[in-house]
Amino acid sequence: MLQEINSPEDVKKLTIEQKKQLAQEIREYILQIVSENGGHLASNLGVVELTLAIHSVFNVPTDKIIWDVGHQTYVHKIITGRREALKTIRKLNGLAGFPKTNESEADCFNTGHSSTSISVALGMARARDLKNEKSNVIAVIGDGALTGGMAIEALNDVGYSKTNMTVILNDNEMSISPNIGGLNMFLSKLRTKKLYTKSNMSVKKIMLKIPGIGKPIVRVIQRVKRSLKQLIIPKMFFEDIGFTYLGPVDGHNIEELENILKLSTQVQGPILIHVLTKKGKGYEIAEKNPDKYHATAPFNIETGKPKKEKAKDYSKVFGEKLVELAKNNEKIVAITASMKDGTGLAQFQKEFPDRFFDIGIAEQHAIGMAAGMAKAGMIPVVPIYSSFYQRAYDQVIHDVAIQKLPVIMCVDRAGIVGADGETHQGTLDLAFFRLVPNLNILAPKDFKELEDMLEFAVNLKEPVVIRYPRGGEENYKFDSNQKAETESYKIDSNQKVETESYKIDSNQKVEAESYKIESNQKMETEAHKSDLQQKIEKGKSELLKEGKNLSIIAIGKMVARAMQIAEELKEKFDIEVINARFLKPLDADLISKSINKTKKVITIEDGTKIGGLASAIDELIVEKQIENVKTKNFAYPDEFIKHGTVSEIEKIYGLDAENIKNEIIKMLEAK
Ligand SMILES: Cc1ncc(C[n+]2csc(CCOP(=O)(O)OP(=O)(O)O)c2C)c(N)n1
Repeated sequence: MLQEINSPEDVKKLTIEQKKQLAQEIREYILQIVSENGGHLASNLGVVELTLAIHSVFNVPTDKIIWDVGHQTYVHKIITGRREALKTIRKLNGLAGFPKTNESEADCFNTGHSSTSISVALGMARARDLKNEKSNVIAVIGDGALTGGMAIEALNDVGYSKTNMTVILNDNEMSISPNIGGLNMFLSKLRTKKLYTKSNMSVKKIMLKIPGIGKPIVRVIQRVKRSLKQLIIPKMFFEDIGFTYLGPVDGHNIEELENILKLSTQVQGPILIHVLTKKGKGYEIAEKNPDKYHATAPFNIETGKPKKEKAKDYSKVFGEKLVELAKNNEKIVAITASMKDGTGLAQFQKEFPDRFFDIGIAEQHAIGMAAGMAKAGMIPVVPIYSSFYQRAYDQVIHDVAIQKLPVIMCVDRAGIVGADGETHQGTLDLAFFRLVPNLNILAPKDFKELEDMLEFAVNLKEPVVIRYPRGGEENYKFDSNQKAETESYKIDSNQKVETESYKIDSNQKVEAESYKIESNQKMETEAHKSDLQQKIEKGKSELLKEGKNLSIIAIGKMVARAMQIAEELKEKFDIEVINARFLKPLDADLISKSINKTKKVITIEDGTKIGGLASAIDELIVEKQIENVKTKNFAYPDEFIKHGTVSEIEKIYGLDAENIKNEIIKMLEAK
């Protein structure tokens, strides 16, 4: 039957029995595709009947369906003419994993981040009314997404507005992990209420909202009833803030879903339809582990096992190191905005349940609360994905940075994340954090450096941002004893480098062209007793390889690429490689000395060119009035970057090693 479905009209023609059959086929189809491409599985399996019912009752594109987060739109895509294209989902040039207005007119608004749908729906409904148009506007939002501040702000406005629009609350009791919070407790009371069916619905109550029915009489009766109901029926909360509450309804019963949706079109004012669904419905392995199959890599359908074993990644290294640090420091607390597993905090929660806080999909609140805890003497560590940190920007500025509070903001999934595409790429964080005074902004070149940076951050007592990418280390292996060694710049393993300003010891002087090092003498830095340049010191970069022809300044994962390129070109050119370590405070001394020496500099970062490392170095050259410098910046341009694998995207934007190498050759061979 699925082969016959090319538009919502084809669904509308089917009988309920046929729709049940179609639901089964859709589940199998989605399972097949996600097991091959990876993607969001459990949420999509949970909304098959709901999506069929929505498209049976409403008419897109006239009616507007705004899918919150948008990760659950695979069924919607299948029904709205993208059945075959779904096979390309999340692949380069294929369908996106989220709604995209440029993909289909059935997608009326782009989403990807949580909790936006009710605001957007209200906006569309108000515009419709101002333009005297007729259409239904529906926000479909999960119970997880409902924990986000923006959703609550919108509920507050919608309820009061009396605008005609519908919120469908898709309640599966799960965010990615089990949902949390007071609202969830409230919803769980509603869940236990008798399910809505066509035969038991409270007709009188609904009739109140239907225009033309004897309002005054019913209103008096209702007032009395309301005050009584208030005591016993918790659903009154939604009613009290201005919604007509319908439900709860079985989200896997197409017939009842269609009934309640049709009924909702008769009601005046804002409506909230409470739909109960099961995440992973129909695929037992996902039903049992909905969190694991929320978003998944390609897997074997029979066993549920991933096709490729997951290698160690930065999130895991972060989580393990944090547990280690927390064992010795009771002040360390961890906060997650509903991303415990993704950010590597599962072990922390097990070991320190009292010091672990899942606060819902509420990044603003996460940082605000962290600021409060920091002010009260704790050391909050808050790992949030780069693109979701955008949500908490004012809290970072207003609550943390202005007061210089020691909140450790760990920016996971920084840089290109791949298949999730433009709403999830973490290319802006270096730039937007760099604008904020008082922040220390660091990015590690490998796992070990992330551990060192975390340790540094815990001891610093200042706001710190540490950003690291999705996945694992680059292929390049840093020699742990690696440091710049050249004829003029030798360090033996007993020596310590005084990083402050490369001062000279009177007994023994080694002078590089522009660097001065002290030898045979242990030096202590203010923050740390450091072992050569391996340990992190505030505002100090790491000189990995000395050279004369070109300075490469790289940050984060791109440092490995820089070293690899410098080594591959070593027969031809003598290239200096600096691991910036800090975007802020930038190691202006060492970097400007290097540029002064080579007069040629390239920067490499996995972030946007505007505002990040590229800007920082270009500004430094101007500030220090270093003349006759040739520069080239490898970074992402001023655009939103679509989905594809990380290496495909790096290639498209010229950030792959091959291209950078060729550009360096051109630069250095140019007359
Ligand atoms: C601002 C923001 N933070 C975090 C996420 C990551 N995220 C994607 S889906 C999801 C859970 C959504 O739960 P719910 O709304 O209940 O939908 P379900 O998947 O259960 O259907 C989270 C936390 C996000 N998309 N946006």
